[in-house]
Amino acid sequence: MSMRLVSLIGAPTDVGAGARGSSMGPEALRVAGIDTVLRAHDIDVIDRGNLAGPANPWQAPVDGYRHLSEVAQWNRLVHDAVHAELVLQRLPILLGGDHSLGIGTISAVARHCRETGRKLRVLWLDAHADFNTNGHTPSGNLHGMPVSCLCGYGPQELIEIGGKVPAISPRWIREIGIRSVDPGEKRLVQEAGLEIYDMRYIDEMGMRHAMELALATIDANTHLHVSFDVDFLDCEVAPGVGTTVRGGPTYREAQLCMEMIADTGALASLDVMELNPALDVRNRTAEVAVDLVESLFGKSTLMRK
Ligand code: 4U7
Ligand code: MN
Ligand code: MN
Ligand code: MN
Repeated sequence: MSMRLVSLIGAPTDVGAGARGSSMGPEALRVAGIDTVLRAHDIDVIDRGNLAGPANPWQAPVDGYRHLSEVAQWNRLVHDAVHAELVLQRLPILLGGDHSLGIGTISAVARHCRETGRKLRVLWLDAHADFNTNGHTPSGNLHGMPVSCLCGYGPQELIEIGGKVPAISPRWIREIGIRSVDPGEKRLVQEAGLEIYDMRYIDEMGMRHAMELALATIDANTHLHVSFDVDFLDCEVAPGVGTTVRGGPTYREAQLCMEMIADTGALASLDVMELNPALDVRNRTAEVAVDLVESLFGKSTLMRK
């Protein structure tokens, strides 16, 4: 196998969130050793440093969106940085930052897939569906709307960032670990036909079966993007997030999820989002996130065939 090339891109912002602090996520992931851990797996890692976007003006929502223009500016920066790495045939890891930035990464990935004729699959690991619109959001926070924006439901300045509206089809998305969906959002995900493996499904059928189905349509021509919202994890394991929801995957279930993704060999871009060091305990959540990233890049206990 040729040497894998990875680029780390920091996006230190919380403009899309309702709690301050995910702006410190990139540095906490670096402190937890994300680069060293990847290098130990024979990966060529370049840390591109942090993008520099607008500050958080800490304003109330307008028309159901908080900080729309700042969120759009950050996402344009993220789009350009991620697309540039893909053109260089490097695997970009976006160090978030709040989850609204998934619009920038995934619109860049979708654009790259159009340019190279590859099939796209997006795994959205999250406690939340992130499919609100300004008419449905209870908060106005754009980190609750990236998936709907990518599917073409959202404000012009966010849906057109990758040059095509919609950037992706709902059929390309698999959401895993979901356990908090707002009342209006429930109807939207149903109408869009999102494939969701919620916690009840995982309880009843097991993480293994959920992941087998979620990964079933990946083939040799597939670009697999993983958008990992750290609040996917149970909050006992990962307290350092702004929007905790009880009843998430255990450490071991999350690790199995990552190992099964690694086994596909299709991972081609990654977001690590919503880590909030201001709410963490001695950087424990950052360390857990880095452990899981290591599994995503092929850490396994024994030799695997
Ligand atoms: B995250 C929420 F109301 N649905 O829209 C909203 F529960 O990126 C939470 O998944 C969104 O962390 C959480 O504000 C966004 C809320
Ligand atoms: Mn979430
Ligand atoms: Mn999210
Ligand atoms: Mn969150």
